[in-house]
Amino acid sequence: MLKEEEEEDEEEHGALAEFCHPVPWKNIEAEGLDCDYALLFFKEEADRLFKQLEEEIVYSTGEEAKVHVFGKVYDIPRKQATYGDVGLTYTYSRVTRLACPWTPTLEYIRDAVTKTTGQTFNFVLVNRYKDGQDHMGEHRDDERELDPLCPIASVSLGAARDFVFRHRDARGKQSNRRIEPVKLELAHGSMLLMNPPTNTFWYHSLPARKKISLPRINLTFRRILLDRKEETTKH
Ligand SMILES: O=C(O)CCC(=O)C(=O)O
Repeated sequence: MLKEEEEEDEEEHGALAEFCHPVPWKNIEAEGLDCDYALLFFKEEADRLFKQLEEEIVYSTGEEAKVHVFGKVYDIPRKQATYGDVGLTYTYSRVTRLACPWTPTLEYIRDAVTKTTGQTFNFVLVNRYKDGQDHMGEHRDDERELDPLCPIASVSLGAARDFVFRHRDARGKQSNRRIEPVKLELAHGSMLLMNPPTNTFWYHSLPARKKISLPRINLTFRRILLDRKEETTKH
């Protein structure tokens, strides 16, 4: 093989091919919803990343593991952790969480997402669901501190789980619009890109699925606006 060919081969099958995803992108669209879905990691690599995260991630306890709903305080029905660039904080459900420094595995996955999407991220919210009883209620990721132009990249490892989008006008008894929910299954090693303006118009949830006995880890990579942070800390 010629040297140039070797270099080309190295590019295709070595460093650059490292993050190629085995299935093509699937675009999911509805009124105000724009998502892309792909498998980012083959099973063997996804298994390895899951194991490494199990060793590396330290989940929140105490106040940070609670949620406030209509004046009452509940335990979050899953475990959560926040990692990212030094000093970043993220306020979610009225609790401000400080980002722990990136771990090697989170950095590796973040770089894979950046290489695949061309987007950069400075923060990741980690959710661990011990089994199908653990879940996440319907919400939007519409916090003021998030860069509204940056997609949220959601990487799933472990048990496949259903994921449901519901349009904001199709919620509640008073809703007079019939807009069908959008339902997906998030596979082991997959990435779901929620592009703007999805999080303005659609709520999403990860419903409980009692028959699922295996754990799952989800990583949502986000870009927090640094200027906005400075503005909010000044007041
Ligand atoms: O675990 C999931 O797939 C859902 C995560 C999620 O909704 C979030 O982090 O906002």
